[in-house]
Amino acid sequence: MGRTAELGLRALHDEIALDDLPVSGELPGWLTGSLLRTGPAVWEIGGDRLRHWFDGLAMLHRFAFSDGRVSYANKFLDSEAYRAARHKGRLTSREFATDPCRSIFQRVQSLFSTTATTDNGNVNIGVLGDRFLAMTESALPVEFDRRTLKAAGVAYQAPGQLSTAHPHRDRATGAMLNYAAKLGAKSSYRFFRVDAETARPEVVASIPVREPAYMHSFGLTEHWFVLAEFPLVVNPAGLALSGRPFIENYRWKPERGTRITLIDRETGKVGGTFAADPLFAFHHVNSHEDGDEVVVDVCAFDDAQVIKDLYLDRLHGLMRDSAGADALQAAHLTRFRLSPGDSSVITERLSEEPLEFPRINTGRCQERPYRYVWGNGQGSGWFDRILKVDIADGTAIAWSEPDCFPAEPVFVPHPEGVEEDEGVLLSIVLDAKRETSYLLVLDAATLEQIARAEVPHHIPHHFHGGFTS
Ligand code: QVM
Ligand code: CO
Repeated sequence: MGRTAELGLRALHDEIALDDLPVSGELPGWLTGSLLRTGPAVWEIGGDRLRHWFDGLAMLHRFAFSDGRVSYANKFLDSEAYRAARHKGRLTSREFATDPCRSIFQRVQSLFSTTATTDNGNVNIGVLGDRFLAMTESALPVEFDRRTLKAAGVAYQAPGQLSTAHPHRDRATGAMLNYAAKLGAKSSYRFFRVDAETARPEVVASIPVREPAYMHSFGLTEHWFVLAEFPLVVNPAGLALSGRPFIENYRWKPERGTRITLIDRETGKVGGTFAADPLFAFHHVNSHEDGDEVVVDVCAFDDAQVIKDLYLDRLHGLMRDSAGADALQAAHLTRFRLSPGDSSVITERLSEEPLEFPRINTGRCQERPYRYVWGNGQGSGWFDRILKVDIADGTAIAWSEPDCFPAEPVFVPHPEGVEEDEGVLLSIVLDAKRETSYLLVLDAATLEQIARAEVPHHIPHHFHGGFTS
C-alpha cells in the first residue's frame, strides 16, 4: 500500500479496548466526554467483494476523554446485516452499490418483503435524548451503548424506506428531526420528528413526489425545513424491481436543475419553491433566515460524478495515482440565497478552497448566521488536510502532514468560550507511513496542534460522528 491513502481501504478486523492511549502534548483539562465515530471497516465477506466505499460493514470507534487522559475502543456494529454476514459468510443485505447474490426464488420473495433493507449503520452517529444511534440511509437506526459499543437493536423505524444519517436536533424540545422518502405507487418526501424520551417518530410534513432525488442531508432554519432536490433522481418502481443495487437506480437529469423547497416546521406546509442550476451535494453545511430571505449553504459538486469516483476499483486507482491526472471530484462551499416572490436563486461560491465533510459550531450557530466552517480539503488522490474557512471573506487556513489523511474534524466548544471558533477540533488521522491512526486535537481557531493520541491499528476511511459530553 506504500504511503498512500489506500491503507484506509484495508480491512480492520481487531476489536480492542484500551484504557489509556499514549498522548503527546497535553489534552485540555476541560475536555470531558466521548468522540463517537462510525464508518465502514471491511469490504470483503467470505468470497463476496463489496463494490463501493459506502458498502462496508459498520464499525464504531470511541475516544473517551477525562482528566487529561483518553481511552479508545472499537467494535463492529452488531446489526442484523452484520450478524447475517457473519453467520452466512456472505453478504445478505442490500447495500449502497452492492446487492447480495440471490436466487430467483429469493428475489421474488424479497419483492414482497418490507424488510429487504439494511441496518448497517456506517454513516453517522445520531443522538436521541440519552440514546446513541448508528445510522445509514435506511429506515432502521441501530441503538448502541456508548460505553460498551454493544448494539441494542433498532431504535425506531423511519416513516418511509429511505431516510438520512444527518438528522438535526430541535433546539426547543431535543427531538430528532429527519427526512424520509416513502416510496410506492404514490411517493412522498416526509419530514418527521422523533421524541427524545419515547423514541416515537411522528410525521410533520408530507409532500408528494414522482421521482425522488437522492437525499443525504437537509437544511434547517428557525422556521423551515430546507429540501434541496439535486437532479439525481429515482423511479420508485425501478428501485423495487430493477434488480440493480440501490444507487444504480438513480439517474442524473441536469435538465431538471436543482429545486429547493421550504417547508414550515410547524404546519408542514410548503412556503416556497425555488429553482437553481443543476448541482450535486451530499452535505448541507448550515442554513439561516436573513430578514425575508433564506440562506442555504452546501458543499456542492458540479454533478454526481463523485459517487462513481468512490467505487473501490476506481478509488484504489485515484489513491495510487500521485500525479493526480484523474482526481477525485472536488466540492466547493456554495451559498443559495432564496427571496420570497422570486423563484430564481442567487448562487454564490463562498470559497475557492475545495472542502467536504463540513462542520460548524453547531450549538451556537445551527439555524443562525455564522462565520466559520471546518472540513477536509484534498490533494490529488484523497482528503489530506483539515481546513478552516472564514466565509466572511473566503480565506482558509490548513493543517496537514506528509502521508497523513485526516477524517472529518469535529468542533468541540470551550465551555467558557466567547468566540465562535473557541474550542478544539478532533479528527482521526490515518498515518500511511506508520500504518496506524492517531487522534489529533487542534486549536480550532488557529489549527495549531494541541495534542495527539496514538492508536495501535489503522482506522479505515470512515464518515461521520460527533462529540458528546
Ligand atoms: C435498499 C435500501 C442503502 O457519505 C456517505 C454516504 C453513505 C450512504 C450510504 C451508506 C447509503 C446506503 C443506502 C444501503 C439503501 C438501501 C433501502 C434504504 C430501501 C430499500 O427499499 C432498498 C435495500 C437498496
Ligand atoms: Co454525510
